[in-house]
Order: sequence, then structure tokens, then C-alpha cells
Amino acid sequence: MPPPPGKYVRYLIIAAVATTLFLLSRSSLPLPTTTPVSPSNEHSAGSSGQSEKKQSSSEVMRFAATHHGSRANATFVTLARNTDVWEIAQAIRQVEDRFNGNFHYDWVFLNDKPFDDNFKRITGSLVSGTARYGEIPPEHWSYPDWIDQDRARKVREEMKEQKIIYGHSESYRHMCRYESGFFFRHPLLQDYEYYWRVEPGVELFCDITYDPFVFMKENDKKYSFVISMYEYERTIPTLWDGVKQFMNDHPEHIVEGNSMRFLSDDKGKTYNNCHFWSNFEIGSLDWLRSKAYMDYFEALDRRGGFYYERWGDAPVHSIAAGLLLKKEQLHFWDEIAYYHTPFTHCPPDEQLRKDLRCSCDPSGNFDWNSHSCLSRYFKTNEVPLPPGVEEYSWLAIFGFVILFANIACIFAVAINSRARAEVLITVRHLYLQSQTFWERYQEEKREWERERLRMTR
Ligand SMILES: Nc1nc2c(ncn2[C@@H]2O[C@H](COP(=O)(O)OP(=O)(O)OP(=O)(O)O)[C@@H](O)[C@H]2O)c(=O)[nH]1
Ligand SMILES: [Mg+2]
Repeated sequence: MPPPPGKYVRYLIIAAVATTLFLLSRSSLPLPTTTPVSPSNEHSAGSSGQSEKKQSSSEVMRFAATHHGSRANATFVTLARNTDVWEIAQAIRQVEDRFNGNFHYDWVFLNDKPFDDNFKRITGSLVSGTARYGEIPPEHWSYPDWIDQDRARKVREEMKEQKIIYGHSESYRHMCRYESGFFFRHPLLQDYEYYWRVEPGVELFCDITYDPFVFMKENDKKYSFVISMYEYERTIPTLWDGVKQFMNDHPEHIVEGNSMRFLSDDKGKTYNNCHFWSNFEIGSLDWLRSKAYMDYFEALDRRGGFYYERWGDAPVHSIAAGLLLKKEQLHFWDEIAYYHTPFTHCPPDEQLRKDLRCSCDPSGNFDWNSHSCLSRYFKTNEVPLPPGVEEYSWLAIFGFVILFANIACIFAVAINSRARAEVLITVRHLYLQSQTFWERYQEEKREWERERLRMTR
């Protein structure tokens, strides 16, 4: 007769439960119910967390109340193919209904091929400002002469085998390089000061009753975002080496009071892969055209990582915003509810959602998901996290403690031969019992089948 499940097996079971609790608690952090503080408002806020949140929830709205009628020199910008026409039509309609129908900013469309009449007719009829269509000069959408195209092709083949997203794609690499270093130099954008990037298929869920461009200008903001997350490391293995080289060669461009803490957990030795998701951006074209940014882009471009790896424009823009700008010049838009597959930003504050007639489900908000970098952004700006959001929830701490206690027990079992034997006997006993249960179940099932057949005859 085998022994009953021994105390050692209990440790193993508790360890498994603790691990599950820990993982569950990390993947579903509690949803905050208040609007987080905006970093730019932090210093004027009081010392209690609650009063800070109240002030911040209306920062952009207070701005809206006091800035009627002023306009910025700004445009929407979309890079698209002719085949993207219906997806961009959907996105334009949302931007127009939620914002631009009242403001009539222009819209610049860029393509590496000529736009066809169909694309121009459909998009042109939706934009309430002037729609402009530009072709990208071939030298901005092709290999620079220092790139070894054979090496680039081999990398694409390897990444295809490794199933790295877009790793096989040549056009995706041209696109990322173009968005990183060229779009703001297109002649159609020369006369504008600010841009708002819109991609095909994106959605907006709240009214935008204020003018984000004017907000950017009045507050000296240069780069803004809605969603932030971690980059897929295998697409950028040497990007940070390039950044470190640039910091070494051009210390004059690295500003005091930057957001290095958002990008690195060890004061710049390594990159933590956090970036602002660049399919939504409102930013300063003048900043992108500045010597600092151009030196940065050229330093990276020379290393060939857009083609020898698969550097995305999101980490490239984000690292620049993090190092070449003061942290106060960055902005997080809590009020802009936004979707790009597969993530949503939906403001947690119910009052704000009512005020802005939002249609998004706050339980789908990505901000406090463990893949989001927003909590790092808040910490960088010394902004308290909303209640209920901590790096490690109580459940996770509990899970950790039990986990470590159990690892110690498992270790004790492993080095004790008698305990090992007991665990093996008990596991075998459990296995045999489960087999008996299974056989009994099969027999019952067969009996039930036989009975059913008898009844139907
Ligand atoms: N003209 C042109 N535009 C492109 C090309 N590839 C991508 N784009 C545009 O570049 C932007 C980014 O491309 P996406 O395919 O959306 O890339 P992504 O956002 O990383 O990936 P998804 O998750 O698939 O949206 C979009 O505005 C596309 O329309 C291309 O070959 N030519
Ligand atoms: Mg996209």
C-alpha cells in the first residue's frame, strides 16, 4: 500500500499554485478608476495623491476652456499604399468626426508610388481641410550605397525562418527607415510646424474638443504619444550600441533632464526596449528637422540596422525623444482614446469619458498591462501611479513569498534521498490512481452507450 501524499508533494503543489497566482496577478493588474496625472502638471500639483489626480484630469480640458480660436501651423500625415484606401477612409472618418470636422487641418498623404484617382477621390472627399498627395523620391525609399544588399537579403531569409514579424519584408524596412528619417523632409511638409500621424485602420473613441496642436505649441511640447510598450528585442539587437556611440560622439545633443530613465534601467548601459507606439504621434516637425535629430538619424542609418536587423521607427523616434528632449517636452494623451491593432487606450476616468462622449470599454485599456511602459514613463516623470497600479500587487508579493519558500523545500527534497524516494512513490501512486479513474470512466461511458443503443432499438 503506497503512502498518502507526503508533505514534500504538498510543497510541490503549493509551489505550482503560487506560481499560477503570481503569473495571474502580473497579467491582470487592477484597473485604476481615476485619470492619471500628466507629468507636465505634476509640479504645480499638491502633495496628496488625490488632489494631484483631480488637477491633472482636467489639464487638457482646462486648456481647452481657455484657448478658443487659436490655430497651429499643422497637418495630418499618412503614409499609405493605394490598396490601403478603405482602411484609411475609416480612420479619416473617425478623425474628422471626433476632431477635424471642427478644425479643418490639412492632410498630407505620402506614397512610394503615385496615388491613383480612386485613392485621391475617396480620401479627398472625407478630409475637411486641404488634402495633398505626394510621391516619395526614390532615393528616400531604397538602399543607401553603403548597404550590402546580399547581407540584407540573407538577414530577411533568416528572420523569415525565425518567424520574426515583418522580418522577411523588404518594403517594411524601407517604410521604417522612411518614417525614421525622411517623411518630415518631404516638400509637402516643409511649411508645417506640427504633424499628427494617422495610420490606416486606426480608431478614435472620444471627442477631441480641444486643439492638440495648439496645446503642443503653447506648452512647448515636441513629441507626444498615447500607447507605449516593449519592442521585440530580436528586431533591434544592436540599436542601443549605435545610440551609445552617438551619445559618445555627440554629447552636445544629449539634453539635461532627459528621459533616460524611461529607456534604460541601468543608467544607459542597456536599453529596456520601452518605446512610444509611433503609429500615433503628434510632434514637432521642426524638432525632427533639427541638427540634433538629423545627426542622430544619420549616425544610426550609417550602421545599417534598418536593413541588417529590422529597426522600427518607433524605438528610433522614442530614443531620440527620450535623449534629445527635456522630459517636460514629451506628453502622454490620456484624453485621446485610440485603437491600433491589437491595443486600445481608453481613459479610465468615467467622468472624462462622459464629457468626451467616449465609446470605448475601459476594461480593454492597455495602460497598466504588464507589456505597457506607461508606469515607467510616470516614474521617469516622478508622477504617482494611479491607485491600484503597482509594479507588484499584493497578490504577486504573496505569490513570490510562497514561491521562494517552496523553492527552498524542493531543494531540500532534492538533496535528501529518503524524501526523494517518498516523492517518487507518491507521484507513482497518484499516477496509478488517475489511471484507475480513467479506466472506470471509460467503462461507464461504454455502458451508457450500450444502454442508449438498447433504448433506441
Ligand atoms: N506607401 C507605402 N506605405 C506603406 C508600405 N508599407 C507600410 N506602409 C504604411 O506605413 C505605415 C506603417 O505600416 P503598417 O503595415 O501599419 O506597420 P505596423 O503598424 O508596424 O504593423 P501593423 O500591425 O500591420 O499595422 C502605414 O501607414 C502603412 O500604410 C509600403 O510599402 N508603401
Ligand atoms: Mg499599422
